[in-house]
Amino acid sequence: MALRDILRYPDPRLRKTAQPVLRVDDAVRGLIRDMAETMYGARGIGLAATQIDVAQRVVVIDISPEHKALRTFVNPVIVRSEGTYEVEEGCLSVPGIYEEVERAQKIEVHALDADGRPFELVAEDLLAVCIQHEIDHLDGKVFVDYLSRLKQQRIRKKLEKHQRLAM
Ligand code: GNR
Ligand code: NI
Repeated sequence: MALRDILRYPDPRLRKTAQPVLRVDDAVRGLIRDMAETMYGARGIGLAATQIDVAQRVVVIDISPEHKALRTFVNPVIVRSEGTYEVEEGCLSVPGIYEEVERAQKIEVHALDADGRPFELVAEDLLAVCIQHEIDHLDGKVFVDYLSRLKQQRIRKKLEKHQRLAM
């Protein structure tokens, strides 16, 4: 297992569209293990492969406080959405920034698990938000894209400054 580096906004590699996984093999399972380790190590509740510079449609999520409910979504697709729900979102690729974003409150998602078996899940509230946030990453989107231009500009400046200071 290995910890991977997480890309930081506004890294242009976060804008890539991830490609569907053709076969869930041991290489994909290795990726899933690394992603889980990286997510837990960074204290996140989700991670998309895009964030570690792998352009494949793989997501891991664990919203449980005890790190005991890891969910894997390979090639996830939202087939139904309803309602609206707003929660203050954060992102491991946008450290230190928390902003409210409007999402669907309830979604139905179809995906493959780590064994390549298809499953369907109806998710609500935080889990639903997290799935939407991660699928956005696979499509090259980051939650700050939903904020005003002014806020986006401030966030970019702040993170670029931090990046310079860290070098
Ligand atoms: O750790 C995370 N917390 C979070 C909180 C509210 C809404 C979405 C998230 S996902 C985020 C981890 C992350 O960056 N996933 O891409
Ligand atoms: Ni994120």
